[in-house]
Amino acid sequence: MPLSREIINVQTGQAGNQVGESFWEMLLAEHGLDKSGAYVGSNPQQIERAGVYFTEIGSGAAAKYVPRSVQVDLEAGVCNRLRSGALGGLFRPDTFLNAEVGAGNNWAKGCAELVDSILDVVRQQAEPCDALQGFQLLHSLGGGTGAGLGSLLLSKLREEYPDRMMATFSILPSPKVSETVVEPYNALLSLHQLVDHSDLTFCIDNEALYDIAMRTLKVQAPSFTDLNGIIARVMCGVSTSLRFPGQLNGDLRKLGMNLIPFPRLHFLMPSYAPLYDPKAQAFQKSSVPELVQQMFDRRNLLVACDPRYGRYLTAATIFRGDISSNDADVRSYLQTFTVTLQLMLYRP
Ligand SMILES: Nc1nc2c(ncn2[C@@H]2O[C@H](COP(=O)(O)OP(=O)(O)OP(=O)(O)O)[C@@H](O)[C@H]2O)c(=O)[nH]1
Ligand SMILES: [Mg+2]
Repeated sequence: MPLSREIINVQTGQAGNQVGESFWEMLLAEHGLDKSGAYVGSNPQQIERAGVYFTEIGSGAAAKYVPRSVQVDLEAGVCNRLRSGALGGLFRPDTFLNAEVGAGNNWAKGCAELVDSILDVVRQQAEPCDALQGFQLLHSLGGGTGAGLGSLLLSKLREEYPDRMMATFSILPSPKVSETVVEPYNALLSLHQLVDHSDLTFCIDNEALYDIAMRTLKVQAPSFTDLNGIIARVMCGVSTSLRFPGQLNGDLRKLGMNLIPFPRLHFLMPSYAPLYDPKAQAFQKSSVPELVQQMFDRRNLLVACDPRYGRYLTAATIFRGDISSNDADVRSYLQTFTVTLQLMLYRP
């Protein structure tokens, strides 16, 4: 396997772990791996850069790909569900870290005693890496664990790995999805930390996800599974250039370099196209101009805001699948879709 620059995934809290499960499931499919991490695909390019997110154990036909990931929660339930679910056998058992009681939406609960053991596990994952490019944190900003402990972890990781990239997929709360009154406060406290300790934050807003699921995908009462399915597609989309052979934005640092003009201004809004009701799929035809038009439509944005009131600073568009370009054949094993990452400035 050629040299891949490794990423360590850290997923914290209920949202982090549930979104993580959807993400890993889709990642497996894209790299031609089955649920136990064995390669069952046929295209060598599928597996060429699997080392970015997976550690290869063994070799030849017996090779197994293990996620380079740490699963953290302050309550046992979510981690237990992940362990006993479809992907239970995929993760290294000693990368699950959980306390029993939960943070109960308390941002400051933090749980300092767990932090050291988490950092130990992260170190174990980081040591065998050839050229670690950085970390990605999956968490919600509205709860206690993902937001509070997540922020604490971010600052500790920053201290220990000051020259590695720190990316976060941060889920913003919405009263349409959950109505706990402290969520906006938790989100604000977390954002304050993200400004300093993250290099790239992919903002994912439950409000926008809910609207996409209801209005566009025509799901009657969207569940977390529906929302997480959309998030997984977007996460796989924005990491396409990190995981498959290509020319542009080949690692997190290059992606950041191209998109972030000022270090603190790193809150990116992803959008996704095409989005449609599964029943209408047969009637759907996507051309490049249509996809571009949709990508910049606010209904396709994963953050509930209106771009007409903002100014674009930078945008990156990522096209995948059977889209005419020089290497279309190479990419045709990827599901066809496009994502953009946009950085906007809003006028007060
Ligand atoms: N999209 C999505 N959002 C989720 C999911 N689970 C929880 N959330 C959102 O996350 C916020 C609550 O945070 P949680 O992740 O449940 O909390 P936690 O990090 O486990 O922290 P505590 O339970 O308070 O210790 C709310 O805004 C929920 O709407 C999920 O699976 N998907
Ligand atoms: Mg929880």
